[in-house]
Formats: sequence, structure tokens, C-alpha cells
Amino acid sequence: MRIKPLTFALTAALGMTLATPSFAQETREFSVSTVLSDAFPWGQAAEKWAELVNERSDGRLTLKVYPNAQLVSGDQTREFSAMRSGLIDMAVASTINWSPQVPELNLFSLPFLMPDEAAIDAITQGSSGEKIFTAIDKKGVMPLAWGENGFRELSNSKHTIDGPEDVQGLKVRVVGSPLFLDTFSTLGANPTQMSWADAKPALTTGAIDGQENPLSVFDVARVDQVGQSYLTLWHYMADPLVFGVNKKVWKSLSEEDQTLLQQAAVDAGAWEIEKSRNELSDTLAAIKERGVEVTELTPEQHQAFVDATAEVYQKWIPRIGAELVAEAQAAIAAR
Ligand code: X2X
Repeated sequence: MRIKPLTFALTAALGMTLATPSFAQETREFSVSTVLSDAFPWGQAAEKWAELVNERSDGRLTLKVYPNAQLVSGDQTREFSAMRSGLIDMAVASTINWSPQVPELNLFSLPFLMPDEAAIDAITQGSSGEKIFTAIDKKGVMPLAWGENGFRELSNSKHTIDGPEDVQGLKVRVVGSPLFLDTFSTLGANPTQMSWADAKPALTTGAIDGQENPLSVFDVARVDQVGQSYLTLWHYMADPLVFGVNKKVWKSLSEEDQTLLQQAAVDAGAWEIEKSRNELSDTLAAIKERGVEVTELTPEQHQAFVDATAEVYQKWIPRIGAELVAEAQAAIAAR
């Protein structure tokens, strides 16, 4: 964070002093961490936030986006800790990458909890979403708004996957939370935890056979070009994005600027969610056009995956909070 002493320079030049610092005349720049750049919806969400904040503050407030988790040297699971300690001012972050520090965020990673987009909204726009924001707040970061990375689909270089038995023995790259190790181990796969920065080289060399990410990531990162020829649309989970601010930074802002920052985050998040959902069918068509074999599951095949991963709930419900899970499930049922 940088504070330019415009107020001081001006008043000194005029030979005056001000009794209280005027927030209104400060020019400030803040760092914003993301994992994916603005080639992806995720990075675009952060850039939209920056654009709205700059516009609405008449250039007083600047958000500078640092993609590729570069503020934590690519180690995306350290982003939350770096935010809490003030190394990062703000972030647009996946719930997955913050879940090691905020256990409640594992809710979204429970396999097959959310069947469709309305189910994601039932959580994020409802009382369970508020409880999750309270949990993030309690852990030391101010959450402002939701965005979306998207439903994560499974790809691999070996063969078609349309049942749990096809996953057996596959070396699959998974993301930060240990929950993913459990989900893939339960399916008989050989999961290995790795940052996104390390994933593509590992796919290229064949050190791993598969990975899971939203269609937009598969498409923009050209994951098919590193041998991932088989893609199964199993919609097993979706990771929302959270717009968050370091607590000290938040408290240093005037009430007006807090409102401005939050409203801009809400607007940027809504804009990005709509955009990325609207782009999904074109993205899928582009992936198919490049020769990727895309598998859609029958209801029976889908159910086989649901049954095969059911035991993950037993282990993780107590860690996430039984009440929170039940509340989310009720909201989804009522959507
Ligand atoms: O690492 C991933 O797979 C990514 C880019 O989707 C996240 O940061 C959760």
C-alpha cells in the first residue's frame, strides 16, 4: 500500500495545516492477488473491480492486480496467510485456495453437493453464504463479494472416464485442500497435490495423467495441448471466488471508500458470474472442435460417482460444521 501525501504537500505549499487528515484527497494504490490472469474470467473479475474502483473514486484509489499467485511465489495456498499478515492488500481468490485456513470453505468442495448453478447461488446468496463470510472475517480477512471460477470437470490423457472404475490408478493433480486427496483416493485414484504453476509442466512430461478445472481454464490454458484428450463433465464441485481485503487496509478506509470498494466488488462479481456462465457453451464447443473427447454422464453413471464418494462427507462434515452443511443442503433443496 502506498499513500501519497498530496494533502500534506498542498497544505504545506499554502502554509496551512489541517487538524484532521482528509481521506478524500489521498491517492492510494493497493495490491490485488489472483491465481489466474485476465485471459481467464477470474482475472477479468479482478480487473473489472479495479476499473470500477478507479472510475468511481475519480482516480483516487488504484487496485493493481498481480496474477499467477506471484505475490506468494506461485504457492496459492499461502495467499490467505499473506493477506492476513498484510503482504497482500486485497485478493480475488478461489474458496479452494483459502480452505486450508478457513475450514468452512471446504463446503463447496464436498463432492456433488451442488448439482447446478442455482445450487451455488442458493449458498452464496443465502444465510449459509453469510455464515461463510463471517468465518472468513473471523480468520482475519474482510470478505466483500462473490465471483465464480466454475464447475470443475475431470480430464486425463489415458482413456474415457464414465464410471468410478475408470479413475482407478490414475495420477491426478489436485488443488490445495486435503479434501481433494480424500475424494480422489476414495475413487481409487492416485492424487497428488500441486500448485497450478507446477501442474502444466507435470502434465507435459506425463508425470501426472489427469487434472480437474473449470471449462474456461481447460480452454484458455490449452490443457488439451499437453495431452489431456479426454474430458468428463461430471460437475462434481464448483469453486466460487471471494473478493477480500486485509483488515488493516479495510479499517484505514473512510466509510465512503469502504462502501465504494464493496459495491464495486459486488458489481464486478455479478458481472463476472454472468459473463462466465454465458460463455460456457461456446467454450465447450471450442474444446470439442479441437478434438477433445467430451463425455457427458447418464443419470446412472453420475449416481455411481455420487455413491462412490459418499464417505468423504462423513469425514468432512465435522470439520466444516454439521450445522453449516445442513443449512446449505436445505437451501439447495429449496432452490
Ligand atoms: O489451481 C487451480 O486448479 C485453480 C487455478 O483452479 C485454482 O486456483 C483453484
